[in-house]
Amino acid sequence: MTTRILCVGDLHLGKRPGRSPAGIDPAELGPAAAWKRCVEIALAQKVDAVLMAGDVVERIEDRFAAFESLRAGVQRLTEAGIRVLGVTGNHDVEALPRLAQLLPDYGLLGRGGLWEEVSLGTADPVSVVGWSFPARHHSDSPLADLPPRTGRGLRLGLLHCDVDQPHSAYAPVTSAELASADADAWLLGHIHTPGALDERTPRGYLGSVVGLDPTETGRHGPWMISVERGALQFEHLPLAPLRWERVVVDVEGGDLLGALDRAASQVERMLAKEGANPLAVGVRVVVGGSPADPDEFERDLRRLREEPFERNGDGFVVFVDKVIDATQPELDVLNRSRRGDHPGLVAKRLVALEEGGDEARDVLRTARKAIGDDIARLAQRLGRENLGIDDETLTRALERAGVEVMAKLVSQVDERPKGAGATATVEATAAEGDDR
Ligand SMILES: [Mn+2]
Repeated sequence: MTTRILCVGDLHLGKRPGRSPAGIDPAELGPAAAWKRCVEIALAQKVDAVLMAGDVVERIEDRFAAFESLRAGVQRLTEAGIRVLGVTGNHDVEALPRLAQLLPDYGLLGRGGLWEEVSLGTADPVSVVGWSFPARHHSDSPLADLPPRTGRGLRLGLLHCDVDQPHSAYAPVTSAELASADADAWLLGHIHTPGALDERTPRGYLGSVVGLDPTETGRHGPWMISVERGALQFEHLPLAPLRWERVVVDVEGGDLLGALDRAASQVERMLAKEGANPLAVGVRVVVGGSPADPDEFERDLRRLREEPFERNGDGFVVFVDKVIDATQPELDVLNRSRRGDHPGLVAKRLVALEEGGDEARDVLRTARKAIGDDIARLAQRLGRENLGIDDETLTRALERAGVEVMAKLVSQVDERPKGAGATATVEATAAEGDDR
């Protein structure tokens, strides 16, 4: 008989999706809905245990919202004879122990930063060893005190930690430590991008169960572990009720609506192939190339802010979260941004600024540092404490400057005689969705 264990990564109950399509209650798309799907698959597949790798709850204040969904899930699982075991992460270091106190069937492992091991009592013997954050920050590797195994059978490690970030305040461990630690698999929480756990490398991040913001793209959901005659198998289930994708399309001399429609089709084809069944898919669309009518394209981009683009797919809604305008007909920012030459590096930052993620924040931070003294002087001359330049204003200024710099660099690159000139030739339709 196969032993099945459902492994749940960062859930962050209490956090709400930033954006959702019209007609769908955001509560249907967030962590609580994702947890419900986990419980249902655990019951349907008659798993032996559900393991949770920490950060079940977003913040201490969210334990009220988290309580009922956790309680209901744990009760249904327990009634079906399914064990629920978990460790705390840095986010729920206070909330989870308090919830566990109210939910005696929630098996909190490794309280106070002391490793704890329990046997699942399955036909194929499996034990789970876990460690919980004793405080919000922990700068040492918990693996240093991992006790050696005592029982027979497989040993699964459950840990919330920061891999290969030596200066991290969130339980730093190295991948070498994990590889040599005394366990047959490591199921990790903390980083929301899922790892690539498999038979050969049975250790890594489970990832967030549902993408918590538009940058958490791709497949998200719990992992199903099967144990048969001492051998482990991993399957990442695409159960997230809300999915995020980033798609690159070329406007192909047409209009914005056509480009978005093609982006939606691309997403639908991909999800069908994967067998994912989200309720909604939020897409960031990077549009490159040259539109038929650039003025109309501009107007359409503005209109999109009031009239969002949505399209019904097979059981789910595709909605455009954001369009990243990489159409600079003369400069071809999008294609350039894929290259390592000087205009390419500027183009890359321009695309990042449009997108507004971590990279954009880096660019803004660098810019503020670079102009900080000048601004302070100017403010002083005007007799003001500061000039209150917000991110939006700075972004627009950087974009204008970036386009100008790029135009200059492009003219230099393109004017260079032969050889070098070849790098400036652009493959017109290289854009179709392969930029990851
Ligand atoms: Mn965490």
